[in-house]
Amino acid sequence: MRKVSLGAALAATTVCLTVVITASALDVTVTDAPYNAVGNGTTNDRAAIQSAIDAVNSAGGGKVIIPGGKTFLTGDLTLKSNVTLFISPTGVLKQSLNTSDYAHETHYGKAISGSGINWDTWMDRNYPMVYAGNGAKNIKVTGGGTIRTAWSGNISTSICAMSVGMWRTDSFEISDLTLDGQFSYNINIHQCRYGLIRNIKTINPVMSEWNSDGISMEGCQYIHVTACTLLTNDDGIYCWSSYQDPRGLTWWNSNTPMPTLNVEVDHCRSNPQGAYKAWTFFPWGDESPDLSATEIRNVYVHDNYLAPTNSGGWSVCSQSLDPTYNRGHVPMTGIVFANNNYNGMRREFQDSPQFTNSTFDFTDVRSESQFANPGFEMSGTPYWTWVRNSDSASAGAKNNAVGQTGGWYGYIDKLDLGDARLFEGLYLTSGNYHFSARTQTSGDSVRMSVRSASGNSIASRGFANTAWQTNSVNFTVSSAGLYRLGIERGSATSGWARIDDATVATGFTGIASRPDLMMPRRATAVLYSIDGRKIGKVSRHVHAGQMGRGVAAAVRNGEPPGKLQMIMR
Ligand SMILES: [Ca+2]
Repeated sequence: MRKVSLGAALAATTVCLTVVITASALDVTVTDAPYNAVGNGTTNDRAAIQSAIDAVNSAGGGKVIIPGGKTFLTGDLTLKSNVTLFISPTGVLKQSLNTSDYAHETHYGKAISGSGINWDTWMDRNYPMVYAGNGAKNIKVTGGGTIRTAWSGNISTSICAMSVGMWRTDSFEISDLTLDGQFSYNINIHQCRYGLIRNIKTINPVMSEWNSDGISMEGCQYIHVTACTLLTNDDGIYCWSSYQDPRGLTWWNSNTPMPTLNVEVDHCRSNPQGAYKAWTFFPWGDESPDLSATEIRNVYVHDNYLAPTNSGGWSVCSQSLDPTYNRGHVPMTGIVFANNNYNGMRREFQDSPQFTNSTFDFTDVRSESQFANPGFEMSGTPYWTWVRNSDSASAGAKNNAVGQTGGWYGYIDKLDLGDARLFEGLYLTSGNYHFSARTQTSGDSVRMSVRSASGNSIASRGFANTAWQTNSVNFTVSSAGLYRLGIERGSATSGWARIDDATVATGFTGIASRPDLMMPRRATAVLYSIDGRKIGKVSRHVHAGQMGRGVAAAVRNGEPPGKLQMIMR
């Protein structure tokens, strides 16, 4: 990875804030006449608060005060230009569980209609609790109080609504708030500019069936996030890009995307409670005909504590899992991570083809060391990367039960139209490896391949079997790093290939010349030829003698003894 000087990166990512809240023309307290909000926690105060917002907006701007010591039950509120929603300390905006208390159409439950979407169908149908959008300017949500989401105890009577959501809002501040009880997203901003998010504390329940994300920024520019404490049940903070996201059906959309530009995040504590991500990039939006409209540029993340509580989580991740399960690859440049505390980071990037001109304060760009989603059973290509030829369906995953394991398998297709690839990036330390998968082709010779992250071929092996069978290729990694294992066109000029049940195992070579090698008890080993053909299996409880017999049998069958490999399983 090319290094850039930190000084240059700092200059490039300095965030310029121009949050300007106009002098208050009108400050109102929502319990005063003529608004008369009740604040008893059971009366719907949405209309009263909204009328106060509307009045302050009409008067040219000012402050709408939610007084302390009271709880105001409400549905979704729409903030307007030049309005500060000031939730006083000990003041609470509490989410209503009654959809009739909402201004916009609101749905109960998780499965809300949406086509072509694999998850989060519920998330963007309902308006956020506090919403601003479509050109609103000069907006603040602040005051030291609480926005409390309500969980009914049952999803069928609960409402997923973000605490604060904005779309195409300029010059805003979200600060000094506690976001309590959220089980969807806390703060989601889409295509917003010139914003400050400061001193936000989230307290989210740990619920196995629900997630809650902290601060989500899609296509945002000139944003400063600082001094936030995010206890979430899913991802903590992320920048992402999107193009024609099928979820954006109500209060936002990405049909005309904006690039992410100049985002600075510092002095935050991002602490996901599950196997999730403290920081994530979602580089989706590669379907955009103009990638400069969806790129992520100049993101400066420094002096944060980024650590999931679960060792299966990521401290920093760049993930491909988009709502249609395609693989995103928008350009990402000028990304700088500096002086963060990752507290025992276990996993970093899944794969990193998209970063240029970027620096990271961890030693290596790591990925998994074993295939994630090896059999494509996560309904498609999560964790896999595809490179397609001119046909937009020339690589991916299918589920049509043609003899593979499980319902799903990966494929490359339309090989007459050029190279297509399907691979997964794995972080491998130096050593000998055995890459194995069930494969099938339409007849032409296709290749299993291992490449470096820069594209150099490490090993490959052609296969042309038209029935599913296990094929494999052995390879040696001389230096730790990211390697891409999968299938590619090879010499095929037409047709297709399929892959399922991919595994990579460590191995050692030259077993026949090392008769002294002892296998651990209860180990299982498989003998392979040097070019990856499976020769035989050595069962559990083996010892050197049994292994020797396996080698002898292989030699009797014509395998040169010096070219055998024993692969530990
Ligand atoms: Ca499968």
